[in-house]
Amino acid sequence: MSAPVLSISRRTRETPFTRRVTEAGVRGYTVYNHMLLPTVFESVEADYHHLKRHVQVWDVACERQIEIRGPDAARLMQMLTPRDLRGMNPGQCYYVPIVDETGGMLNDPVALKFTDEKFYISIADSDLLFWAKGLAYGFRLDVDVNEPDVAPLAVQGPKAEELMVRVFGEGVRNIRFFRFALLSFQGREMPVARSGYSKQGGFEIYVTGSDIGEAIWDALIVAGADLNVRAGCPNLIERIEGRLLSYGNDMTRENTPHECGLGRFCDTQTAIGCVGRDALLRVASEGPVRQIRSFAIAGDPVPACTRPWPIYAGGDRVGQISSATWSPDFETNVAIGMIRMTHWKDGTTVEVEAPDGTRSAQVREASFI
Ligand code: THG
Repeated sequence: MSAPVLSISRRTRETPFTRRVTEAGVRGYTVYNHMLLPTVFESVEADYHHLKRHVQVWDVACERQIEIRGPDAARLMQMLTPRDLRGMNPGQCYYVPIVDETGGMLNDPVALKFTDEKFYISIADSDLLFWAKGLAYGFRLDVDVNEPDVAPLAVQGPKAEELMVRVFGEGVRNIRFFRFALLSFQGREMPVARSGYSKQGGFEIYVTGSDIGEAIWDALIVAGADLNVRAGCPNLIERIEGRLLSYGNDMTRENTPHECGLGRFCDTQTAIGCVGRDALLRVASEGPVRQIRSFAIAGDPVPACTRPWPIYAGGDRVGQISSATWSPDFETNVAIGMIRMTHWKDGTTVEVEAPDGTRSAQVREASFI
């Protein structure tokens, strides 16, 4: 029996880099924001080892940008998130939980501030554009809300800075974590941030204009030949080790930011205007009764986690695993899940009902990295 394939059509949007990704030998895709997102090149394990040692170029164009522009831009931004944005300066990136009127998570994007009147929201996999447009229209805000022709390209791994300097110049070195600068490639300015969906360090180029996508890709691949640069993609193993959350997998609209461990990105008291503020003030006063944790799951490599796996303790259901995989470096299965407060303490032993049988697992308060 052969594995199912993903049928590709116009709705599974290509990116400015898709031709290069194909030429590089991509072996698997997922769909994210209705767009192709590579998941594997050589093998997930080979890609993982390479990411931790060298440098990779990732087509993450599916991290679509919502551009908010106009006199009410800052007001709309604050309506979307319980993180207080008053201290956010131009050139800063903020990881911002986005919540609805019940305090439920709608997305967990990175926001970029250009000026008081211009922001990008670099979204995870949900149609946040429609929520932002609905709020702007419903509240008669003086803003433009659109998806510009901007395609993020990530450069990740321990040699990322060296590679980026060769293509974008020494200015790259001055960019601090979660800051961006406008740097030029072939005379075109675009935001370059020190950020990315790995714990190995690196940058994200917000490639401005699809027409220049292949030229930037090629420049990085040529300049990095002696650095062993390769095409890569967000790596399942590395992101679970680092507990980087995946919207739709590890959290949904059913969860508050506090349950997701994103309480440190909430300033609900002072985030005046956030549509979820009242709801979050109510739940935050009690504190969450379940929360995201990392887990080490015993036994042989687990199968793919395509649906939540129940967690039991003493016969009671106390949570669920939402992402899991074998970690070659930690020589155990690593996982992300949500667990009730009665069992969320570091080191607690629980049972996970994986598709191939019940396994013992240990709760970890910290991530693996
Ligand atoms: N980069 C950009 N856009 C994105 C992602 C990204 N959009 C979709 C998705 N990823 C959004 N989700 C995340 C999740 C985690 C992080 C960023 C985006 C992240 N977290 C760091 C951490 O948890 O260690 C640091 C957060 C902080 O300290 O502020 O980077 O990856 N452009």
